Formats: sequence, C-alpha cells, structure tokens
Amino acid sequence: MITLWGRKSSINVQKVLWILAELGLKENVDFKQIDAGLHFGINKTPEYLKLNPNGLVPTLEDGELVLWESNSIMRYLAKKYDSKKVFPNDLATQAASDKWMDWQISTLWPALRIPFLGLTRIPEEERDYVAIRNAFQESNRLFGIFDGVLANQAFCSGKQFNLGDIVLALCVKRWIMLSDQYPDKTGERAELKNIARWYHDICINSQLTKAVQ
Ligand SMILES: N[C@@H](CCC(=O)N[C@@H](CS)C(=O)NCC(=O)O)C(=O)O
Repeated sequence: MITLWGRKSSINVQKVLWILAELGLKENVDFKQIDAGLHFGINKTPEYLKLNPNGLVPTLEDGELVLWESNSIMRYLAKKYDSKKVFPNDLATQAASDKWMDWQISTLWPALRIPFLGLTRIPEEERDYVAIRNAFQESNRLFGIFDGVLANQAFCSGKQFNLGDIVLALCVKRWIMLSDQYPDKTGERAELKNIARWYHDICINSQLTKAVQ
C-alpha cells in the first residue's frame, strides 16, 4: 500500500502525484492520497510529526518505508517502480536530471516562492511588492539559463522526458500563472521560446494535466 500525505495544491505534493501518474500507480487500488497541510491541518499533529518531524508535506508511506523530501520521494518511486522504463536510467542522463532537480529546489524555487507565496498566501496589506517584483525578475533570469539549454535538446537531461522536467514544469506553471494573474505586481515575464515549446510539449504528451489540477 502506498499512501501519500499532502494537499493537492502543494508544488511538492504535485511532483509526487505526477510521477505516480507517469508510473501508472496513481489509479492503482493500492494507492491513497490524504489531504494534509494548510486548511486541512493534520501535518502538525503528533501522529504526523512521527512520520515527518518537519511537519511539512509531502510524506510517502510505501509499506514499512516512510519518506519525506519531494525530490527524494520521486527518485525512490522511479527506482522502485519504473519497470516499463518510462524514464531514462543510464547514469549520465540520471545525473543531468538530478542536477536540475537540485537546482530547482536550491536555486529556482527560493526565488520563485517569494512572488508565489507573496501573491497567493500573504494578505495584501502585508505584501512587500518590491521584493516580489525583484524575485520574479530573478526567476526570469534563472529560467533564461534553462531556456538556453533547451535550445539544444528536447528535455532537461537530453532527448527523453525525465524527473527534472517534472519539477521544472511545475515551477513554469506557477511562473506563468503569477505573471498572467498579477502582471502589474511581477513585471514582465521573460519571453523564452524554448521553454514555451518544451512546456507545450509536456502539457500535451505527459500526465501533467491528468495528475495535477
Ligand atoms: N523540501 C521539502 C519542502 C516541503 C514543503 O515546504 N512543503 C510545503 C508545501 S509546498 C508545506 O508543507 N507547507 C505547509 C503546509 O502546507 O501546511 C520537499 O521538497 O518536500
């Protein structure tokens, strides 16, 4: 039995929902998802803190195994359940994808989360609009780095869709949403044609729209 704890609106929960869908596990009878976090609560209860002492989502239970950190959960699921070779598994390609996963969590998301949390969670009177705009513009610069890579290859690690593409596409989804919904607060979204082509392809050919609302 696989149990995923976490609300479906969380970027980190969405990473796991999406990879479960790619691996054909999401509709499996042995899979269940339990909403937790924000208004759902649960994540600060003593029972949950025993599973994940950070009090954050997602947490995955697979039989006896309890795992937290979204990117680690993704790697675990791909290693254990990718019998059909949905994702490339040669070492160099995996390392390239890992690099982008680390970059997403350590570099891109810390910039993008400032406008994301600022505009979607923080009450209007408490928002720091200068910080929001600066961080959005920094996100433009960072996405420019990825766009340059996509000028020469189809996906983050080469020819084939990979785990790194999942985590980056979920950031792109938020980057587009923020600049479409709050254009006067974010400033312009950089026009990055390689990312646009890559994201369009992913929207059509992956489980993104089925897995993530
Ligand atoms: N590095 C962790 C970060 C987890 C995290 O920050 N989760 C957020 C949601 S995206 C959370 O639990 N926030 C509290 C809440 O939803 O109540 C991961 O990648 O899993």
